Amino acid sequence: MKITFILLTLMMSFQALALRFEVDVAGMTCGMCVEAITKELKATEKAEKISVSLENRKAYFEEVKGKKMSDAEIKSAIKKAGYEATKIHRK
Ligand SMILES: [Cu+2]
Repeated sequence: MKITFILLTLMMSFQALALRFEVDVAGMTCGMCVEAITKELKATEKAEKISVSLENRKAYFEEVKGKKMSDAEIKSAIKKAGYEATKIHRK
């Protein structure tokens, strides 16, 4: 009984931690690039707290609770905007 409770508590605390992504993007040059990438990531309806950095050439976002964002979906969204996701980090 006690172990079940501990497991449940553990599972709940894991769920509370949103999966954070950091994506290296090639080809960005200006603010329009930032907007296009943000828009396409938003359109997946699986990303939230999206922030795209032109300086770092990176897109940061969190996975929407209950949704699963695959590498292929990220690459496709970035490609739709006109850029290339060269590396995807999950944190
Ligand atoms: Cu641009």
